[in-house]
Amino acid sequence: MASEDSTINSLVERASEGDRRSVARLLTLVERGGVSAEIIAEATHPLAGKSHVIGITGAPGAGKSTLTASLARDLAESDHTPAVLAVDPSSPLTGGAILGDRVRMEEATEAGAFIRSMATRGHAGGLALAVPGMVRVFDAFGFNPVIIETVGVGQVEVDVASAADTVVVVVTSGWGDAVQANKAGLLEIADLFVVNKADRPGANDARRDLELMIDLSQVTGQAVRRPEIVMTTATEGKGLNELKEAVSEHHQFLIQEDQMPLRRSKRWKAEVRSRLEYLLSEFSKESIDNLEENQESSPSSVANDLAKNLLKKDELG
Ligand SMILES: Nc1nc2c(ncn2[C@@H]2O[C@H](COP(=O)(O)OP(=O)(O)O)[C@@H](O)[C@H]2O)c(=O)[nH]1
Ligand SMILES: [Mg+2]
Repeated sequence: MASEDSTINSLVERASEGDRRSVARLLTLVERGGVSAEIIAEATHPLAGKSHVIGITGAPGAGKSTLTASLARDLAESDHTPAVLAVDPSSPLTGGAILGDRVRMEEATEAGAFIRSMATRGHAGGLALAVPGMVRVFDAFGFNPVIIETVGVGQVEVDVASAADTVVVVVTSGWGDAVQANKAGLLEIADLFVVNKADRPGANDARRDLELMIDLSQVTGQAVRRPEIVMTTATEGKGLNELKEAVSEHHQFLIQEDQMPLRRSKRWKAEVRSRLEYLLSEFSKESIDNLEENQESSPSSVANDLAKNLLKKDELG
């Protein structure tokens, strides 16, 4: 453990001096989870909290990677040091991408952005633990903003929303049919909407549908701030400036309305909850594996006893 500590300490030190390879190694350790991830969380927590965290989510193929890469490049070229965390099985760095997308990500990297992909599976404790931990690493070492790109599918989308200050939901024409069931969910997480592929027919209808949905939600008082709608053609860079402005305006809104502390505290609590749920599920697994198989007691009485035992524990692990 001591050597693990000192390795991490020196990585943290070098990362603070701007060494990107050390940042990359820290990210890998956090992604893997376990003890190292915990040590890194301890070390980076006091350093973090300055970066604007932007979540970009939406259906597969909506154009998230194209938008993210262009945005990251643009920011890097205008004196920012953006980082991208692509939580997307089909993102350019994890394969399956067409050449144009890969080139865009490479251009963003050359401009100075730090781009990192992660798989959606295989993290101890799930994405809900790995993503905030990795964002914290970026934040701690001066990357700002931190952009999380993620496929909008149920829980992943919600997890990412809880990790971001500004959530951008990307839709294309026909979105209303595809996500019929989850319109309320989209509205709940979206701070702003992008209608991408504005070069295609139906984009204006998509915008109108969104406006309508937002109008309705405003009547019922669900939304706090009316989410802006930006039209983009990501492949041509059209609407990118408007998107950058809308994101920055939302950030300003959070600061001016003193909403940042609230978002951060929600995020902090969400992470505490994920961690607690992880610990509890590990404990359950272990306890259940160790049960005698005679089935003499009722399941609920056994569960109650196990829970009582857990509450008496003073060591975790
Ligand atoms: N016509 C058109 N195609 C686009 C636009 N934006 C992205 N695409 C294409 O849509 C496909 C999916 O884009 P990608 O960024 O990988 O989507 P993601 O799955 O949401 O990350 C790619 O072939 C892009 O080149 C756009 O504004 N117009
Ligand atoms: Mg993608």
